[in-house]
Amino acid sequence: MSEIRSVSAREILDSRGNPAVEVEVESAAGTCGRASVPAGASTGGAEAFELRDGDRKRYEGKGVRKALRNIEELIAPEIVGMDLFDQCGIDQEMCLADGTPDKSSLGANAILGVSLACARTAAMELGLPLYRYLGGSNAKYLPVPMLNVFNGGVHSGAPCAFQEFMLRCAQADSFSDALCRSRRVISALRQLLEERKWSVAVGDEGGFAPHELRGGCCAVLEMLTSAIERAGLTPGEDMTIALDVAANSFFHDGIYDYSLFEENGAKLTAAEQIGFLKELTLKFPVDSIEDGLAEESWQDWRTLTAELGEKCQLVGDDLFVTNFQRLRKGVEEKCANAILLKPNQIGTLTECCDTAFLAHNNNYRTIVSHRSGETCDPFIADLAVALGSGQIKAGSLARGERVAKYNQLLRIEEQLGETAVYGLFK
Ligand code: 2PG
Ligand code: MG
Repeated sequence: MSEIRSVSAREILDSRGNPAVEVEVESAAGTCGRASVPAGASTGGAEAFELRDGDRKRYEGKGVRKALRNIEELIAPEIVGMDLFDQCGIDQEMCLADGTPDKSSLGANAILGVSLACARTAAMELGLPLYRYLGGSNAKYLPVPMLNVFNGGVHSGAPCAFQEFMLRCAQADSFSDALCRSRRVISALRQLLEERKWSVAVGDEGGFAPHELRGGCCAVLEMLTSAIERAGLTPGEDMTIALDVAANSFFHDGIYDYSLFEENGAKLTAAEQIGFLKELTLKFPVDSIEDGLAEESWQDWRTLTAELGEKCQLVGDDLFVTNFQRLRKGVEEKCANAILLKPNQIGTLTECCDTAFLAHNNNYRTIVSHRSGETCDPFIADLAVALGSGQIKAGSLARGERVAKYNQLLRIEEQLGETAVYGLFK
């Protein structure tokens, strides 16, 4: 046993310049670990509650001083003196102290910051790498990186309704090889944009976001396929494409309204949207689609999964929000076949891991994920290895807060040496 001696918190800034919670937890032996909490832009309606100050004079109301106060005045007294290695107990104590189903009393950002910092301090105290502390002696699976090379939707100004276009190199020999090959495609994509004299500025997650784009998501998919070929790779074999449609951001009154983002964009019914997604998997090397439908359209998800689930990974993000109950409903109703895992959607490490176990036990694949507003904390890289999730999405190979996660995985790969396993889902 090792006691928690103190818990402190500060306000730092995330990659959009918005305030974020950073927590330090110190053990009785003097070990001090730190963790910070990211934030989404296209958040699911059922996500745990993110506490912001609402004081318009500071950071447009996005300050997190209330969350800091909750950590130091309400959470710390509950957990100081507890065993640092009792992660489940600590998380449970915080959930009890909060007392609401969505953590709206203390704030999920306050609770998660403490939860993650406890884990990190515990790992340091034992002298173990974080992935080994969390994942145990068999933690050796390096995830397939899903690199978001083109940003649309609410993550950039590019006229494209789909939020993310990701490269997926599951057939590489190793994690580092996957990064290297993906980087070749990113260079080729940049060349293609430069030849057209389009902007090569990047969006929130480091992917290109040219405002000159016309033709919406099909035009992006054509360009990406060409970039894969130009990089000397075979689309669909060496490299596939994963989409995050983030359908919620253009779903209104039962209609998927592409015109909200794209000039002359279509207005599709749910049945037409399902047909469109199917068509994309036939025309392009797309093998993974996240949030292809709106977050409360369970019946349509069921249809989509029945029609496309055999050949395509269908990922629930806003649909499941890392929530055990929502995933269980999805399993029962046969909606999707994979889940995104974002610790801040649910608010404690324990609950995030519980949801991952539920997924794996029901043959749902998992993808550990960043948020569009990130810090340089690479916690999710270790978490992906610890959970053996097999996949991670952390943006493109641009912007320090994105590359930080991939760099941590390179370090883990090096540490594991010959025992590292890549491509769980080859
Ligand atoms: C998503 C995420 C991360 P956000 O929709 O998957 O890419 O975006 O953090 O804005 O919710
Ligand atoms: Mg998403």
